[in-house]
Amino acid sequence: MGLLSITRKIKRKEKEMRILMVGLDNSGKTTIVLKINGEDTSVISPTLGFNIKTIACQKYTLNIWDVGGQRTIRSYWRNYFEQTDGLVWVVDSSDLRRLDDCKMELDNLLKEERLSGASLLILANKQDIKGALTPAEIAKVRSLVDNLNCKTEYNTPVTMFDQRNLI
Ligand SMILES: Nc1nc2c(ncn2[C@@H]2O[C@H](COP(=O)(O)OP(=O)(O)O)[C@@H](O)[C@H]2O)c(=O)[nH]1
Ligand SMILES: [Mg+2]
Repeated sequence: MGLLSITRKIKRKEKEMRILMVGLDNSGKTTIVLKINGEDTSVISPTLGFNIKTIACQKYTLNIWDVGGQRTIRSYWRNYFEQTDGLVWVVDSSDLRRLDDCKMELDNLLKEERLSGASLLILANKQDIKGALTPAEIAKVRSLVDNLNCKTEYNTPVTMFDQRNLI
């Protein structure tokens, strides 16, 4: 499920698509992309710019843009919006302190005209950490999205260290 569900929905005819991974810094975006690509995740540095990975996923070619999420560089996210097919918003479910910040940033992102046609996956990451919010609690982020009349069809809880849940 997850990414693959998005890809199926997005463009049934087109086989190549652009996926934008965003979310607050430290939510696990780079780890997820590396895991999907079968790469080592034991040492990961904060992403200051962006990484692109082209991944073959069944009959699709996914160009995954993993963009740094630190507060100071969030204003650059807009440079990556063009032609985005799928938006993956990664939440650190254990970061209760920044949940409001997380909601606010997602709220802002979904006001973007250029993302209006993109499908959204909210990924409740770090479920393995004790005290992490459950996917149902993370879904409050989604209700905020629904208030904006944006269409969200996927809200898939994923535990990063269980790769079977990823795709
Ligand atoms: N416990 C736990 N740690 C994770 C998980 N996913 C990522 N991490 C850790 O969270 C930290 C930030 O990950 P990173 O991929 O750099 O986050 P990014 O800033 O969103 O790209 C790293 O130390 C990862 O090992 C997860 O599901 N569970
Ligand atoms: Mg990163």
